Amino acid sequence: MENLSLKQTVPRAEVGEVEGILFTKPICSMWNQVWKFKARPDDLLIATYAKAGTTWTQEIVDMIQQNGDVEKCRHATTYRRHPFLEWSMQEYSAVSYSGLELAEAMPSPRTIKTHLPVQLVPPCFWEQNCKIIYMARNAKDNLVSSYHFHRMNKALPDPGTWEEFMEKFMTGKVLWGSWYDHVKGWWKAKDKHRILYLFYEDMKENPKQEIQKILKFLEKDMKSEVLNCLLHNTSFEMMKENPMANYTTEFQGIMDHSVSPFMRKGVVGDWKNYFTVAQNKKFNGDYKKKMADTSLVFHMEL
Ligand code: PPS
Repeated sequence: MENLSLKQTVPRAEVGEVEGILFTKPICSMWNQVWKFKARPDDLLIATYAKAGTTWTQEIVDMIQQNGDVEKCRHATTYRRHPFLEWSMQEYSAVSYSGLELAEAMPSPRTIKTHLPVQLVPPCFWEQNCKIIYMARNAKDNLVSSYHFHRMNKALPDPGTWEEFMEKFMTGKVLWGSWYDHVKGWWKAKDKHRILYLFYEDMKENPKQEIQKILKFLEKDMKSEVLNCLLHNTSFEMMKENPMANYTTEFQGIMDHSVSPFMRKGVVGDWKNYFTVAQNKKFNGDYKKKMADTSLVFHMEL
């Protein structure tokens, strides 16, 4: 397959809306097809709010599915191994492989990535009773990570200043919509569907324990030495150096890792380096209101 890179300088993505949720224009144009996506019963969906630890979860899942075979996991980039359901760059790249195209061409069993809020997940996933792993990350670190990703990724709109981006995040005027609605929506859905709801902070604190939850959910067993190998290969340090997982192999001209690397810091609590005391106060007040109607609790530090 050809490389997903651009030959010329790319303009920043424009945005549109689907059901009141902000998406890039190419996603909006493809929306009808995304909504009609034909899920298969053995599809596994990895769902996250963008920058919550998707790639990490994907690597862990792939390592499990490949029974810890590192070479097999390195046969292709994350983007190729796990189609990104709603993603499309048709207006940006002469060669565009949308998530839909990659997914449709893929033999079963497929693992598919999405950032969709729960209400926009194509109905077929529910009809087929597909298993879903949802990974959530605390709002402050998620915001910081997203801000840096917008800076380095031209397929996304310009984030503006840190202050401006924080405001957009708080009002939900960001791609894939409100973080608050996203994590709460999926939290509710887990009581009705086959959803394993995980937290980035738990995964950082006790990866072995969290990976065991995934193993159980996927009905897989793993010998202790294979699990240790998985833990090693899915660490931030290893993934940062892995060209099949760190997004340096594709999207050249779109992602500029010299502005901010995709594998940036991989920690809990980096928000403290960005939030001023005043911003933190304002954010906390707003957070309390928006999260008053949920039992969800996040750890902002370890
Ligand atoms: S995307 O573009 O939405 O798919 O991005 P996503 O993969 O969800 O999030 C990227 C952030 O996850 C961090 N990351 C990791 N953290 C810990 N351990 C591992 N192995 C790992 N792999 C990726 C990555 O560094 C981004 O977070 P920040 O805070 O920006 O470093």
